[in-house]
Amino acid sequence: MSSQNVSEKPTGPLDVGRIREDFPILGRRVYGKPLVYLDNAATSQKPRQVIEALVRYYEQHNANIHRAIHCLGEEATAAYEEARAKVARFINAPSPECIVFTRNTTEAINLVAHTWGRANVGPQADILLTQMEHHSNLIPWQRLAAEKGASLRYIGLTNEQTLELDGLDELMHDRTRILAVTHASNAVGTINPIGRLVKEAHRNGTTVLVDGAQSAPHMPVDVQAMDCDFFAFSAHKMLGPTGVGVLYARRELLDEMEPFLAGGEMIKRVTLEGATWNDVPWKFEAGTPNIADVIAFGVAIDYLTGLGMENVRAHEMEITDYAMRRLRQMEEVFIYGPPDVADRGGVVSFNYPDLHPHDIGTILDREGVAIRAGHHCTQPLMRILGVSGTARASFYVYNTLEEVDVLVEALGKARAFFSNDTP
Ligand code: 7TS
Repeated sequence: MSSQNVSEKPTGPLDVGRIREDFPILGRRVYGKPLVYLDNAATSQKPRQVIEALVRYYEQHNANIHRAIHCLGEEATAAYEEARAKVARFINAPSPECIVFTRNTTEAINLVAHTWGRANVGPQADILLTQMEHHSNLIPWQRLAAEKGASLRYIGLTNEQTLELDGLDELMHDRTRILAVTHASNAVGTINPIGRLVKEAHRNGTTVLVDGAQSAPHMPVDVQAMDCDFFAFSAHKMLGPTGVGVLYARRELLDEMEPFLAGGEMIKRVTLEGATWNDVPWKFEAGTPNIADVIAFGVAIDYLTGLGMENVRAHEMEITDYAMRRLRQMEEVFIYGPPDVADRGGVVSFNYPDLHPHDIGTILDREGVAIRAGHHCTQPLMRILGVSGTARASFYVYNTLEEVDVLVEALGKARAFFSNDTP
């Protein structure tokens, strides 16, 4: 990235005009309108640097890793392991051995539930979750609880969709084996007080898994300062390719955990009778991994590091604040989540009283504005909110205040369209 030539008014500390030039897809038109991409919580767009890294890998270095005694194999192995080191630095993990590559956040959480969970959760145990979890951090634990006869408990929500921590003492006790909690809600935007939760959990001997799918892309993350035991996130939500997830775990936990999948790569010595396991983290990476995408993810991390995660966070707070102020000016719009942007990520989830979120989404799409509408894979949360779904705009480093204006104007059209429709 170069830092010159501002083509648009920059918002906050990021040179958004310059950043946008790195994203080829932002030059696209949709139904004849410039694309306004506000579905970043689902997946982010990819900068040219990441796309080029994929092409470069396949054109110059493609080989399988950890086995070949030829030049390409050594280059591919070095690049893959360098990406692991970049991920470790990005979240301040104590060492690259604490980083396991998976397919996505979902697989990282499943890995923990299947391995650590099976070994540590018994019939007398409680599994503590929250009512705002994504299905990915809910269903693996429901399955584990059903298999082991363990009990599921939930931290409830306040009227502003923050965690209700008043009764936490009763929910968390010495039989609570794990607390699995999202760092930032994909559905309503709430950022949860992970530091406080971890302290409370560790006092009870409870292990903590943090779902970082919506935090790692958007704010500085320091897993050592957070003191969590597991932290899971996805490359595709942070400028990287699809097909790569990360599980960070404390080294001693990884050492004692059984492998998740079995086969090549994850073994040390195999006989016809049995096998011994490879060292961590390779013990958890059976088979040929997603080499090209992991390497390109390393480039996405370089890109975000170059921007500075403090700056990314400040930019998103500015856009979110502006979007909330503009939406509040519209009559009848109801915005979910905490009112203060300091307590929320770059997600604004809202509803009109008589408009189905899917109808909002469809009309916005015709205006070139991509949002998500629906339950956001948080059906229990939607049930608590008393709605089938919400309309959700989610922001990232390339979004501008002008795009928020386009969103608001398109929403005005949606409302006019449907109010004309009613007799
Ligand atoms: N956890 C949270 C908090 C998420 O937001 C998501 C994806 C996941 C886990 C699962 O990530 P994956 O990469 O394994 O799919 N959230 C969304 C979303 O909000 N819209 O589409 C996917």
